[in-house]
Amino acid sequence: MKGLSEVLAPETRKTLSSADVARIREDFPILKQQVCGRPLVYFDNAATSQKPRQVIEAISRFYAEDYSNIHRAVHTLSQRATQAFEAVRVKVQRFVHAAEDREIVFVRGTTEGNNLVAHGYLRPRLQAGDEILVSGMEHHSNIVPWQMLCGEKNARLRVIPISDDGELILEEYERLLNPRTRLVAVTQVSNALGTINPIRRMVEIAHRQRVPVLVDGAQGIPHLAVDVQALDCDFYTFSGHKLCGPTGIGALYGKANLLEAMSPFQGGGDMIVSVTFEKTTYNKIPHRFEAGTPDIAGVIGLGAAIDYLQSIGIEAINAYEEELLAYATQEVARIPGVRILGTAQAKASVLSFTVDGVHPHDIGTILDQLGIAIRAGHHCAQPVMDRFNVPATARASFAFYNTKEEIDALVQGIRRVMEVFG
Ligand code: C6P
Repeated sequence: MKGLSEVLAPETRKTLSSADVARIREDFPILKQQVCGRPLVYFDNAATSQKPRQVIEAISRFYAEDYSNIHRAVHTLSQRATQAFEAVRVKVQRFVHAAEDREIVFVRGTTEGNNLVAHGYLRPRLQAGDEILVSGMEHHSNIVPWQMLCGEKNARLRVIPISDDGELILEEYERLLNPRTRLVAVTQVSNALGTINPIRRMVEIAHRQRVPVLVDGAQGIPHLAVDVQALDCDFYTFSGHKLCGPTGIGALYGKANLLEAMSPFQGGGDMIVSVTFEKTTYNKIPHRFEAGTPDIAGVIGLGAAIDYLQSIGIEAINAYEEELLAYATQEVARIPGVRILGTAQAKASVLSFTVDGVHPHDIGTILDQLGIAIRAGHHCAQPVMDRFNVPATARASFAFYNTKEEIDALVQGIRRVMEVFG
């Protein structure tokens, strides 16, 4: 069977047709199975996305043919592995439109990227009485590292509030920024509400006061074309596993001058130029931040995932997912007793909801019995739950391999939940 890119050049594809999606689904072996006797409907993509065979095969081929440690040996396998590894750095650079490949640091994922900035950039610069500004819709990984630093340094964590629609209140944001603010850390897309934040504008506002901005791109990069230079953000973090790549690998983008000024987070092999018992000279960026043997095969898989997404086209993915989200929102909103959390103007791929009188975990369990995988809980964003006065939500999150027929199954499933608890 021909690959999608052979059928239609990605740049000419505006959205995905049902024939495109049918072909795409052929690439995902996991989607072919039944769960609880029903065809699997995978709507937990915000937690992690499924992997196409192109990614699975790239990892397996790498282990079978080129596997070796990198940056350490002169032998052929090591050279091949190093070349393949560093080629992915360039791929990531181009994918996020960074100016230079040395601005891309491989990390375990968004969480590690945020922590690296907390320890390498902010810790030496933060003083008592300083402030770090986060938004009310952050994932715990973009709250806790800053909170830990604030505790250590006697600094203050401040929070941009959210409107009832799930949008950040920008007037409050401007009001909260002040000469003591040392960093703004904000998510591009909320994992609990789906809101797409106006990052470009927020960066511009922060930069007027010379405050650097870290963007948590975990939920942004799988759905939106990312251009870190156009956004002008100072740091951007993301996880490969939400992008059809493997777990255990992600990247931190940082502007070269900021990375240059940062201290290493971990010490070990590969992050040094020379070591004596008296003194260590650190390697140049980005290697200074990549101590120890990295997840080499993970990087190879991430590269294959980027190739795969680009062969479809990020714009087409985005347009198609918008159609899915609009359809799901319309159909789910029609069900009496359902409340949708997150009704922002700009949203991506996440439908969070509650059903009157039914705990979200029960919704998740019944849907699972119907073969439908959603996430139920606080989505590692407990402050969002508090803001909307719910303990948890049910969350269906969509990817480009999902279909409207699957959304119909979800709607029937929610109706079934109501029958069971009615
Ligand atoms: N959210 C979800 O189900 P890691 O675990 O490091 O790959 O990603 C953390 C993370 C950071 N920011 C945002 C906005 C996220 O959504 C996530 C991960 C998953 O929503 C798992 S908790």
